[in-house]
Amino acid sequence: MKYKKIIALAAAVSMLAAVPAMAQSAAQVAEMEKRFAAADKDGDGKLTPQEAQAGMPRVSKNFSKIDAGGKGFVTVDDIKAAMAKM
Ligand SMILES: [Ca+2]
Repeated sequence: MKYKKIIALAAAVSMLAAVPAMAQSAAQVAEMEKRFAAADKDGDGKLTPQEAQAGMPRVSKNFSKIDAGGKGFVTVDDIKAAMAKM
């Protein structure tokens, strides 16, 4: 019986160990989307440099890198792509 318990525990631990990388990035994306929505004052789904500066300073700092196409604004997808590269 004791042996079975140890196996169950080991399985639980290995599952926990496998999850963090994915869970963390999902949490990071969720957090980023929340901050994006708060920073996007006019709610058009785009952050202008001004909106980024006020609400997402790290995006503002890397604006030209995140706005890879030089559109003059960044979207959630732009930031997701930038996060994936970090
Ligand atoms: Ca906006």
